[in-house]
Amino acid sequence: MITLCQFPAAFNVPNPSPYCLKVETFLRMCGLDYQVKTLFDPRKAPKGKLPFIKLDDELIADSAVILRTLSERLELPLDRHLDAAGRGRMVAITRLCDEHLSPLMVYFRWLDAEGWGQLKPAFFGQLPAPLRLLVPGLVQKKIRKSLLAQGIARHSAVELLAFAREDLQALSDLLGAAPFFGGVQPCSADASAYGILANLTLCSLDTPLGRLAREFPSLVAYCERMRDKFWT
Ligand SMILES: N[C@@H](CCC(=O)N[C@@H](CS)C(=O)NCC(=O)O)C(=O)O
Repeated sequence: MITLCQFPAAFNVPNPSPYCLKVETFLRMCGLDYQVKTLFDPRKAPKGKLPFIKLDDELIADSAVILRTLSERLELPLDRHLDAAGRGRMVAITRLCDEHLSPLMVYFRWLDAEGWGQLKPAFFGQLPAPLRLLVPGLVQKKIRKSLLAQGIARHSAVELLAFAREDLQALSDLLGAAPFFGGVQPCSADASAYGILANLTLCSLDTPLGRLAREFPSLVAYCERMRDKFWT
């Protein structure tokens, strides 16, 4: 049995973390049995981040490592229809989603004033008074530090939205008229793409990045297609 340890659902999406949503979507795409353990604090996770899974008493952390490990150990057929160019495309789409578009989403939720104004009361509003005053600022400070180190938080919001537009246009062009990033059939990259795109187009948070993503009708339709196929 696979146990997926992740944050709880929020903001009209099954998971507000693109990485948690990626892994759970992958498990569903592969038809694997799993149970969910909800965690709020990632500090005790093996790599200090969520998600991680428990597979036969072994803890496996990081969405990319989880997908690779499950694919290899369980000999999953999800990507078997891809040729070498298709596998290259899958890696490029996955990296764009996981390593660029998702950090941009973090910026527009946690550091940009419009997203923070909605996220702060939703995530921290239930804490008792002294913690409610202290914790949000501490968590935001940690995220600012990590996005400064990564580089994203050194740009203006206008510059970041220009990067995001390029990412979204690239995804829209790569999808083309196909139903999935894997073509007629989905592939592992669809788990990453859905993890972040659902968190932009289907999420109830109203942010500049979410509004930008909704300007791409094919990506909105893609998210609805993925939701209907794997989440209903
Ligand atoms: N590379 C990781 C990234 C996971 C990640 O960044 N998770 C965030 C939530 S979206 C987290 O747990 N952050 C907690 C922290 O950094 O303290 C993966 O693909 O799983």
